[in-house]
Amino acid sequence: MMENPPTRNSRLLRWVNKSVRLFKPDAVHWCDGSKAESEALLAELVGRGAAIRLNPAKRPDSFLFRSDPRDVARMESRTFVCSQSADAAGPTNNLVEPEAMKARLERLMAGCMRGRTMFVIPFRMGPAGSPMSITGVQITDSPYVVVSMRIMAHVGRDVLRDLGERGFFVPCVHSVGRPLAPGETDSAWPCNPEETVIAHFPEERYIVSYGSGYGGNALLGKKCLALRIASVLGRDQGWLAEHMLILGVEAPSGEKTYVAAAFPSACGKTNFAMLVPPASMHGWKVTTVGDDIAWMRPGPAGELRAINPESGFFGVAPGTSVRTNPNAMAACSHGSLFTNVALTDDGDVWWEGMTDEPPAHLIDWQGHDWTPGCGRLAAHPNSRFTAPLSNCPCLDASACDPEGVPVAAILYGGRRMSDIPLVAQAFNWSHGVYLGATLGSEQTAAAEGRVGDLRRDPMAMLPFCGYNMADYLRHHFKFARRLAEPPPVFHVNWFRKGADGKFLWPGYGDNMRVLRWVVDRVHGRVGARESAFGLLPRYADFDWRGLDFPEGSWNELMSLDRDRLRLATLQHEELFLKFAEHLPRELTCERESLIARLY
Ligand code: O2Y
Ligand code: MN
Repeated sequence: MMENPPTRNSRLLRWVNKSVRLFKPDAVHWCDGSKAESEALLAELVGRGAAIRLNPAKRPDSFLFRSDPRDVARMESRTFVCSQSADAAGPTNNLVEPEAMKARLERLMAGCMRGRTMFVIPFRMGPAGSPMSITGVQITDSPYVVVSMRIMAHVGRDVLRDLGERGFFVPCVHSVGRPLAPGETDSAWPCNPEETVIAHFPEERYIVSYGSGYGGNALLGKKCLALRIASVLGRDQGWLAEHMLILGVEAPSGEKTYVAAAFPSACGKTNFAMLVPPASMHGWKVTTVGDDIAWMRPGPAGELRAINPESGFFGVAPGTSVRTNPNAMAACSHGSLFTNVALTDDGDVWWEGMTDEPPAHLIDWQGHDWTPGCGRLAAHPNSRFTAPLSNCPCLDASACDPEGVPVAAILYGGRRMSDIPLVAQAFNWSHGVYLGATLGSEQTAAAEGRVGDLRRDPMAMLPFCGYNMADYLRHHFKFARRLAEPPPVFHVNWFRKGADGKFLWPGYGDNMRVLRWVVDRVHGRVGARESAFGLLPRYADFDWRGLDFPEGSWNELMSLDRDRLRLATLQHEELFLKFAEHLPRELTCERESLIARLY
């Protein structure tokens, strides 16, 4: 038994005591989320060479971590949804029967925290006082996770106070899976890649992650709780947990329109969430509510309301620059953690794409000397910055509003070199669900799988849905019936290439032109023409101020190839066949209608 635990929540105490008995840590530390606590842990990590304090004159209060090169990303092949039945997990999740997984974990995790401190992190996902917020408690033996969770979630004494004696929380267990023998020196990034398992128990709302210390595998409030477990809670309680950014568009008149957008991983969500409109579109402004996850519910008037459950950004570093995303650069200018980026000679960080010219010398993400042209990347392609939301200069004034923000439009988008136009509006909600359900994206180097392969990623939730994907799609139809009027849905693609292999659309700030059309459609201010794919803008419908974009290029960007779209409907059928009898009938009908429009 622990002495003086800071809670009287009996379920929490029982679970923590059981964890101590099983994991056998040397010490237990209840986190209070204070700056002093984080500073002490960081000082200890620096002291033993597991972190590097960056030059305070360049990057105050910031630290660099280098992971084990075998532990650099989320591992989908090691991620499991341990439902009671195969039907409940569905055909797109890795299923292991819950009791079998628990037996495996008990074996793996017996004594797994020997020689280490077991931290107990009470955290809240979502704004203070919000009926949409959810409490989690993560047990971990990784101080890196403790200091990261303090940025990504709200950690503090108030979480336990608000939890009270009987409040609901999601228990999250995490261990790096490397117990220490007496006197054994720790490695800088302990992990156990051979045995890594990230297990979700949806019926029990319970998460166990073993063997990895990295990102989505270890910061359990993010993908594990806020998407996989939350999607199940959303199904049962009538709300949606989505892999969506949330942004606000402010018109010169001051009118504010919120948009939520789902993109598969590695499609530039953070850049889009923090978009800086071109100067020529004076008066238009974008503000950020969140860059990765949205929890959405019907509001009191039947409107769609959303919160960002996260308190920080865990953004991909490579490609982020003052040119591509000045807001992200400002967000990680201080009080931030960096993982697997390069270290400059003056104690700052660098990654590919940060500047046009690389520094003459760096220490790369693996701790080796690096010079331009040496043939190696200085930063890992999935290297990250972990930065507080509050550092973001374009943070929306209502980002922490407990009631959330009203969402007026939903966007789905993927990375598609061909076939898919820049933007199209769905005919209605049902067609919107179809566009989301059949979403596809071409794979980049940061993901598991072959570069360039088209991966169907329904609603960008394939790796993050905690239950049967087909039932999740069905839930979208049920959910919309609880809204006064479902918002318009759009499909976007910034990545189409021309015959010369070059991107047709400039992207980044110029995506504001697409957002402007979306917002004008929401408010009924602009027209569209009908096509088989959806409602399309005409050239004249766009705000072209400050961009010389010839009508010929527009026609190429917006063109539809009927034969290729017909082929796509076969791929949609292939996807739907996997869902068998769980597939919502509305989607079968939408596919038939699309085929009819194509012939
Ligand atoms: O590789 C990881 O562990 C991080 S994955 C990630 C991080 C932030 C936002 N989105 C993602 C993602 O894979 O969608
Ligand atoms: Mn994501």
